[in-house]
Amino acid sequence: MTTATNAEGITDKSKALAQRGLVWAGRQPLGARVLRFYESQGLVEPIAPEPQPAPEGPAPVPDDGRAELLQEMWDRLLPRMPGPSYEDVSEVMDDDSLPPLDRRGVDVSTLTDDQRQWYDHGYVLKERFIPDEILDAYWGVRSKLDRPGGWSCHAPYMHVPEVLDLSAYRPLTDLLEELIGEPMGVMLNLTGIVSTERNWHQDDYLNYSGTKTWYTAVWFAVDDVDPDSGPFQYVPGSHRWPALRRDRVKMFLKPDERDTPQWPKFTERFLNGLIEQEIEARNAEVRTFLGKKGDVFVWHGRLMHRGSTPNVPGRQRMSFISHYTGINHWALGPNVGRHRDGGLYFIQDAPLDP
Ligand SMILES: O=C(O)CCC(=O)C(=O)O
Ligand SMILES: [Fe+2]
Repeated sequence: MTTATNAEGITDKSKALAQRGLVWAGRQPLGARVLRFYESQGLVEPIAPEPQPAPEGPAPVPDDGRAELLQEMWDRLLPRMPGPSYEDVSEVMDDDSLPPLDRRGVDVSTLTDDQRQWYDHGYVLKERFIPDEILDAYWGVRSKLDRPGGWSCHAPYMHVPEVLDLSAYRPLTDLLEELIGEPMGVMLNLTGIVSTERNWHQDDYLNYSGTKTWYTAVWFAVDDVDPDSGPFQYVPGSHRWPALRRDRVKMFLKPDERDTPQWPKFTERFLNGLIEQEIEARNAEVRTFLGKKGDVFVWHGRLMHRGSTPNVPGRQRMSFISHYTGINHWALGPNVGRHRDGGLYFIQDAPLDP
């Protein structure tokens, strides 16, 4: 791909592009105007106009150097642009792409109690759901690991049977299927025993764009959770807020931050403030999950949540977290294994501790 790199070339091309794309953009604020232009050029996924179906993915950018040029123009403008608004980095997802309970027109009279709770609030809390022997077997292995952050591997379930027994516990995976509407496979474990201190976010935007909230995560209380350890917090009902989108959020990161493994952490710089404003503007409630041993908290891929800051730094938090994707919504296809009790897991080639 060739790109004019001298300042004059860029100016000429910028003008031509501006004539083609910016003219219609009207009197919107600069950030929104430029972003609409990038949508029209296919560099970020367009917000699905309701009620039409969302496009499958971004419109292809012709391979004539335009994508690179546009990106370069954006990167030059970025330091002078105001930060994004919530609308700039989110979209109202189209109904057809969503799990059944997230669509309009659900007949709530047909729902089970758990489905109704999920539909209304975006989470399900089950007390004393996991048998002690499964938790104790997990802790027997995990406690031998002298690392507060746990295994650095994101898929220890591929290597440690006790992690898979817990993640794929059949009554739990059955519940997830009941909530989402297709079999769910585990694809990520967080085995730290301290808070992640990851500030407000939804999980969906951290994943492949075709996930479209065919996604759940589960917080297991391996033992009673100490209130000073930085417990999990969430905003009931926020699963109905517009969905943060990865490609849009990433546009507002500095170029050298976008393709690093820590990119989600960098997005906190603006997302946290935007989400706090949204919580305030909607007069939404923030709740804390203080689990007792065996409790599980299942949350929606669009539920706003965070690992709160511990009152006592480094205080042990007895958590285990697993994330699940619908078997038809995984970027690499339905390459799944089956636990002996029937729970599914995505087969991944991730060494236990590199
Ligand atoms: O530390 C926590 O409890 C939050 C973890 C989290 O955000 C996640 O697993 O998606
Ligand atoms: Fe999360």
